[in-house]
Amino acid sequence: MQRLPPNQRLKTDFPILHFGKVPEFDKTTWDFRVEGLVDKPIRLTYDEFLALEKTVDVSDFHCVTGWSRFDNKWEGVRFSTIAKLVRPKSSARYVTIEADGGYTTSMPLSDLMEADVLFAYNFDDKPLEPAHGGPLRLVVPKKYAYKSAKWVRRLVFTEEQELGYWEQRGYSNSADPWKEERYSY
Ligand SMILES: Nc1nc2c(c(=O)[nH]1)N[C@H]1C(S)=C(S)[C@@H](COP(=O)(O)O)O[C@H]1N2
Ligand SMILES: [Mo]
Repeated sequence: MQRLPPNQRLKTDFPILHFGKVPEFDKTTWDFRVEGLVDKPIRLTYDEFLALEKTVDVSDFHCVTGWSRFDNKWEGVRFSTIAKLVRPKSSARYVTIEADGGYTTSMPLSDLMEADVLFAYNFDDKPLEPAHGGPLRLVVPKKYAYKSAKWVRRLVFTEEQELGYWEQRGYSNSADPWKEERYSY
């Protein structure tokens, strides 16, 4: 099976792509909140987040602008581990992910429950660089990378899907690189 999705080019460096500035990280004020349709909303400090059960996952990364990068080694906490803590209500079907600086994206809860979806704080055995989303980014290998929000601070479980930053601007909401779902029209 072809490993590179249709019309992608392989990169060996790691481009940096985002709008706005890289946010300042202050460990004393940083928090991670999970709210909305959950039985047990949580607010974790940075140290509390690092104490959660962790995992390593090596995956490929596909940007909708046409580059892909193979074998990225991420370490962090699976989305499913967070879900277990907060206990989504049966009405929760989507999750909006909010980042420092105003970036948002959203996905069906079922897509986020996949074993390769994690909130990463290490990359290649080193702390994730701020430019690549440190201290914490979402990684969703099976979607174009605009679903992999950098600088994540808050999750909101919802019944209806709220469109994210790029999804409101014409990019595909499903964002499957293998089906080449780049645009919403
Ligand atoms: N907060 C935030 N996250 C973001 C973006 C952004 O603009 N802001 N851009 C997305 C896009 S389009 C891509 S391709 C990847 C790029 O990640 P990288 O800079 O680590 O390569 O981040 C995604 N996450
Ligand atoms: Mo991208």
